[in-house]
Amino acid sequence: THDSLEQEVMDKINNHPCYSEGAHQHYARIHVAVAPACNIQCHYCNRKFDCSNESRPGVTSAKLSPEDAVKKVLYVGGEIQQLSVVGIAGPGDALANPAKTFETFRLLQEKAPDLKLCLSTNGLRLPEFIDEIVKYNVDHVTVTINSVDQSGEIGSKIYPWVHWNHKKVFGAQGAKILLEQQLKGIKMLVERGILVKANSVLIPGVNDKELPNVAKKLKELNVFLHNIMPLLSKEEFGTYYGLNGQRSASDQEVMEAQEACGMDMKLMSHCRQCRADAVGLIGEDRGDEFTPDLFKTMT
Ligand code: CLF
Ligand code: SF4
Repeated sequence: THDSLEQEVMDKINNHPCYSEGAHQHYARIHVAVAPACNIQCHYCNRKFDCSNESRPGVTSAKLSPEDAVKKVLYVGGEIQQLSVVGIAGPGDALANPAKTFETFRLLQEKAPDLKLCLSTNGLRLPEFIDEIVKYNVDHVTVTINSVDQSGEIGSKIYPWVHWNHKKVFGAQGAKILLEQQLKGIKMLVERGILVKANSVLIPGVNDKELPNVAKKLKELNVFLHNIMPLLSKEEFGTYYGLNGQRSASDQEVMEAQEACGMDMKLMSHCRQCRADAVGLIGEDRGDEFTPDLFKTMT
């Protein structure tokens, strides 16, 4: 029934700091940086830093093996009582590193079954891994979707290439493949009862006019939440600077985009663009406290 469905959604979000604004001051998340590789290229990413689709540009997180990641989660869980969610959000793309990502989730399900599992992806390989996502009870997935333009024209300004079927596909053709997989993947996730959040990076002059179309599409697909993140551009971050001198999105531009998208979608407004190894409450970063020597020797 409608009520029990609503209850199910409430149960999923009530202690997830990103999905529920009310939860974000009371519940903490940890990101484990087990996923270094990526399978697409965003113009605003230079690979030396964490994935800018779910993290703060210009930050480099130390990679962890699945085993060490689980040790870290168990250690942090002992120190931070409010820990409720473990997310894999890079430093590359969670699903471009399927063996590491799913081994981490498998171990976590076994050793820390009370923690919610969360993953963030560009969506290229979502349909392929839907069964795995369901199998490990990952009930929160974020897909970064910056355009729904079917022609691939806008996408080609954001993604120079995607890696598909063992080769690089460039320009509009690559962007079309990415969009197709994202939409297919989101549909599959929603059908399986997984709560989907979408991130969109606001790139002034490139997809600002497109974002309301993205929001409409997300609504149609029953995506739960839309998070509009400003592009933070700096030459030293490699964030789209080289191509056309792309600048950061201003607060004003973010507000305008939020207004335009908010007609269709419930928006997230408390995102703080976390690092791929973030620990603690959103906005607080205790990552540096938990150095490997604290947890690596755990058995
Ligand atoms: Fe992490 Fe993302 Fe899961 Fe949250 S973050 S994988 S949904 S547990 Fe949250 Fe951080 Fe914003 Fe992401 S504040 S960057 S939205
Ligand atoms: Fe970089 Fe993330 Fe884009 Fe991959 S998906 S190129 S890691 S910003």
